[in-house]
Amino acid sequence: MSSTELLTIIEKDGRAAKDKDPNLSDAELKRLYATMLAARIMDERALALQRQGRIGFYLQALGQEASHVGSAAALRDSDWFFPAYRQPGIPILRGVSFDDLANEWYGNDVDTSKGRQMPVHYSFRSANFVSISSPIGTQITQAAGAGMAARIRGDDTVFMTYFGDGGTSSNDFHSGLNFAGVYKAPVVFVCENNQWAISVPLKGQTASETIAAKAAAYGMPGIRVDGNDVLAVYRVCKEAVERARKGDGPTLVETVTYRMGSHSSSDDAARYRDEAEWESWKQRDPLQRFQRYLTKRGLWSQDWEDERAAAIKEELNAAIKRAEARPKPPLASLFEDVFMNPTPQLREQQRQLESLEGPEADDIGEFPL
Ligand SMILES: Cc1ncc(C[n+]2csc(CCOP(=O)(O)OP(=O)(O)O)c2C)c(N)n1
Ligand SMILES: [Mg+2]
Repeated sequence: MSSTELLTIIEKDGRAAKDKDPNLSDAELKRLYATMLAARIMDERALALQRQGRIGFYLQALGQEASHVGSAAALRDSDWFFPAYRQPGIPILRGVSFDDLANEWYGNDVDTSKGRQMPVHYSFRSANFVSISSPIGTQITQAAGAGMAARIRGDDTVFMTYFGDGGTSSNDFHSGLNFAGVYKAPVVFVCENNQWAISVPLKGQTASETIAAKAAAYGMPGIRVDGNDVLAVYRVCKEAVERARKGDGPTLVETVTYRMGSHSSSDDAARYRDEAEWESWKQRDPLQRFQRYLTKRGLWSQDWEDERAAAIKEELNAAIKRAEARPKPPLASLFEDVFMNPTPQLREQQRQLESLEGPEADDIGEFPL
């Protein structure tokens, strides 16, 4: 493994490369596959909700399921995530319900972010899943700081942070990796290199031969792995997590994958992307790749998949129905959580808002600020 070679484990015929299989139990393998399947089904359904005008915005992770589910599975439940916005399988893997996920899309009264975040910018305390930020790269320095704090406290928690190829051009990438390298912070930096940052291709992002190669400048290992091979991602991340837990410092892992969908529901990749490139990545679909391995081990059948998919859809549709039926957060909640003692101006604004009634009160845009 190195910063320029690409580690793969699952071969074309579904066999694992000699001596590289991480030898996960049958139950764990099926759990990983079921999580990837759930993430894919949820993504497809949520984009449809956006197209129907029922939620405002969505970001798909289509094609990147192995990259984030494989890496996340290498952590203990007590470890922490500082995610980007394209890892929906992580909360699912950590047992977050479809209700909690759908409540966030709708920003309803039981949304953990109280309707103040963009859809898909989750925050789940129960899963040690830190609030997703829209500004690219900010989670990288947050993870480095959390890792440094854990080391000072002397606990053995490991922190995993995610960002895209575009994220490596942010100031936070340099600051985060530099601090983590110097202070040997227990952090695994996972760069999901999906070849695009909205409409900017990788070659417009960096002149480095690889992203993993950048690790050398920060004094940490940089490893490049096939991001559509869940076992390869798991193996590399497991080693990085163990190194971090032992006090040997951070690792930069580059998962080489592809954004199969558009950047977001507001984008149309067909305007700037070559169909042939998309086709060639379609052949490398991470779920199909894993299916071939599971089939060889007698763990996958079409019937099992159909049964799982039907159960996921039923559970998800019921959660969406419940989320959609819930009210918005109360207007008064706009004034909570920032000041312990709100300023007189804020109190006055709240009084004015509360004096409005009916549809006028629902339309914040009309409020005379
Ligand atoms: C600081 C900052 N600059 C620009 C943006 C607008 N923006 C949102 S996503 C994105 C591209 C990110 O690409 P990448 O890091 O490769 O992640 P991907 O979307 O491919 O997963 C940009 C430029 C932003 N959110 N924050
Ligand atoms: Mg990208």
